[in-house]
Amino acid sequence: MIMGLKKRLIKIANFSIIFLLSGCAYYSMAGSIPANIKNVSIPLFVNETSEFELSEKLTNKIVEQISEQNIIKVSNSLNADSIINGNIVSVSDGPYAFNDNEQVSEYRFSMRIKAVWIDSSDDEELFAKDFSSFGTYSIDNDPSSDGLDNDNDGLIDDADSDEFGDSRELAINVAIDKIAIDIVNAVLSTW
Ligand SMILES: [Ca+2]
Ligand SMILES: [Ca+2]
Repeated sequence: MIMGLKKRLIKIANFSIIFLLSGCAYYSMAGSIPANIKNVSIPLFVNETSEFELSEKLTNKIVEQISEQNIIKVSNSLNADSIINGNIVSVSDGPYAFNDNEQVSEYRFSMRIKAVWIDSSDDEELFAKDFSSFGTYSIDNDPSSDGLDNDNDGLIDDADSDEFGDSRELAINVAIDKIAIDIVNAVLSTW
C-alpha cells in the first residue's frame, strides 16, 4: 500500500520535472502580440554561408516552434499581417575543449543570424535582432556512445533516439534548436 503510493508520488514528481523542463524554454505564453497581427509568414531564411541545408532546417524549426506554441498563425500568404525575414550571417567551427595532451577534444559549431519581424500594415519593425548559438561535438567519438548528453535533453546515448550519426551534424541541430527558441521568445516578448 505504502510502496504503491510511493511509486505513484515518484511518477508524479517525474512528470512535474518533465513539465518544468519542457515549459521553461519559453518566458511566457501568447498574449503579447500586437492586436492587429493575426498571422506571420516566415520565408526561407537567406543563407549567407556555405553550410549546406542550414536555412531549410532553421526556417522549418522556427515555423514548427511557433505553430507548436500556438502563439500566432503561420501563413504562407504574401498578404500575411506580418513577416519574419532572416539571414544566416555566419557559421564557424573552433576548438572548445582540450584533453590532457593539449589536443582538441571537443569543437564548437557556432552560428549567427539576423532576424527582422515586420508589421505589413505599416512596414514598422516589431523587432530587429541578432541571435547566436552553438553546439559542441567531438571528431572521433560516436554520439551514440560518447557518454555525453549531446543535445541536452536529459537522455544519454542509447536512451536517446536523436543521438546517432555524425556528431557535427548533431551539434548543428542543437544550435538550430537554441536559435529557434530564442526567436520564438523574441516574438513572445515584443510587447
Ligand atoms: Ca540527449
Ligand atoms: Ca551521446
